[in-house]
Amino acid sequence: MKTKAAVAWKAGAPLTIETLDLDGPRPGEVLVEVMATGICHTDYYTLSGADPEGLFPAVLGHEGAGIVREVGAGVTSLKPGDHVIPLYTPECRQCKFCLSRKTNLCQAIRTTQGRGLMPDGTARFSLDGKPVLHYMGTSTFSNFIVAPEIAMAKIREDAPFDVVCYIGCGVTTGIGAVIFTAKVEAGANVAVFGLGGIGLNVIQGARMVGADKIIGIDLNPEREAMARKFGMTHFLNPKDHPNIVDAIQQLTDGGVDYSFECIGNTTTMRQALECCHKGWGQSIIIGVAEAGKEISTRPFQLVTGREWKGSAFGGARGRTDVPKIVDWYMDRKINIDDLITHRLKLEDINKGFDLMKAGESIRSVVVY
Ligand code: NAD
Ligand code: DAO
Ligand code: ZN
Repeated sequence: MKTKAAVAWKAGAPLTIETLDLDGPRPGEVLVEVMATGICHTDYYTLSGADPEGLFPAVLGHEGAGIVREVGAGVTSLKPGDHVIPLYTPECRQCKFCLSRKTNLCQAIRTTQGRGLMPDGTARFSLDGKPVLHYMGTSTFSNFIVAPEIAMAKIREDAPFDVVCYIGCGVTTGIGAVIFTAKVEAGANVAVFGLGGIGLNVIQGARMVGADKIIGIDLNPEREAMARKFGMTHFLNPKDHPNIVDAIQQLTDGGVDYSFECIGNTTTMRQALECCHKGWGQSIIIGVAEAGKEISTRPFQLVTGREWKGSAFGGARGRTDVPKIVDWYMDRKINIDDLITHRLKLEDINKGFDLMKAGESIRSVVVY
């Protein structure tokens, strides 16, 4: 069949809209009509060329929602008509990683996914007979995609695609880091570095679990109002507080119980660790730093009880946890509507990247 898709031909070049050939689902795979997709910072990271694992030409996009249209042989958990969110972190429930119960990083299809291919080692997209690669196993900048059954979360049918697509990455990454990775408890003090599409979801996760002080840190003063709406209690702009660690420790009688780095900057990663309370404070790295960057601190920071952790996709097990997060949205326990600042057609997708770079959008969503 044919599908309309935005193709990334090379690093740094705008996406172009193409009509691609798409092969149907093979055993264990499903064909999905993508109804909406968010544009995330990570798509830009790959498009910019900063991602060492970035491959071209490829169909980017990893924050989608859609409808199953066809299933391949052996597919048992999905049928045509099911509503789904594609998962860049699959959940096979059989590999060593899934069975460990210690991580959400299912490795069942990791090798081929990292090479831009389906599990049988081939691409389903092509143009003029030449393969076009998949991205993160999802490629939601295409109107139709083929992906493995284990990389689809089945969701309720009354959830709006142009909102819940954001649960495919940003919402789950932020809220999940609070709930699944850090397991923040009621009454804890929290610092959130970076108040973008991820950090604002960390803030609403912290409010949801009953955190006490929720301190937001951002260079952009325009992020303050939105962050307060989502539960931030104190705002610090590093331009006004050159010693940000000291400012946070003063606000919290010695440091926060949990901090979250949602920027991808190794300097703020160090600050996020060092603003944690002596003896027990935990710092969670969510931001993805540029290739080749390294983090540092004085080891005594760890000796004296601070902990450094990381979180991918919020520690969520996609097929199990994503449908629950959709329920939280439908039950009005979380707010996604106000984070979606722009809706665009696929033809205008490059404008979505421009809005992101200018700091004007929280989330732009392409509606097919
Ligand atoms: P974003 O660009 O929307 O937000 C980043 C925010 O940080 C902006 O508000 C910006 O003003 C602020 N900022 C930049 N430099 C700063 C500094 N030095 N001090 C204080 N504030 C600063 O980005 P996002 O979509 O929220 O993504 C944040 C990071 O999370 C990215 O690195 C992204 O790749 C990563 N990410 C990680 C995962 C994961 O699973 N770990 C998933 C998705 C995204
Ligand atoms: O299992 O090695 C692996 C890959 C896990 C991928 C997790 C990606 C999370 C960070 C990238 C941001 C995604 C939008
Ligand atoms: Zn697995």
